[in-house]
Amino acid sequence: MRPACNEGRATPAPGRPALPPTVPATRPGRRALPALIALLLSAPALAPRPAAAHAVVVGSDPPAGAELAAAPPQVAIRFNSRIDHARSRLVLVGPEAVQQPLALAPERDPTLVEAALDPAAPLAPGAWRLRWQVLAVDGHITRGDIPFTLQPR
Ligand SMILES: [Cu+2]
Repeated sequence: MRPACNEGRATPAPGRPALPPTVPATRPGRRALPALIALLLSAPALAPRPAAAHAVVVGSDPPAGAELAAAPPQVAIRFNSRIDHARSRLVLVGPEAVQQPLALAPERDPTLVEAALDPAAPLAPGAWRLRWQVLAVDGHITRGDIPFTLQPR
């Protein structure tokens, strides 16, 4: 299942008509059915989008749910499509819900978002989340959390 695609759209797609503001709540009668089918066939905006549209996580380091004995030197997330690195971000959310923005590493792969962790600021044991937000090539922003746990030393 793909995540909602209409969230955080940066710019409207050119040439696509807006969807009707309302959908009739009542069931269409027999007479209305051909007209409804004709409407659906004539509305390309309702057609499914290509699978390689907005960004979906296909892998991460650390993996979701990982239990680590020590903080990783860096974090990375692989997506299914190319990412606009300049308009994407990573944040570490700590056990006390403190948010620590990460500086993204220079792009070396258009589908990979990476950041080094500061070895001088070790992470406390507990539950952490790698919070990501990325802009994909289709203009859609997606976001999510990758949870991981640092075991007590
Ligand atoms: Cu999309």
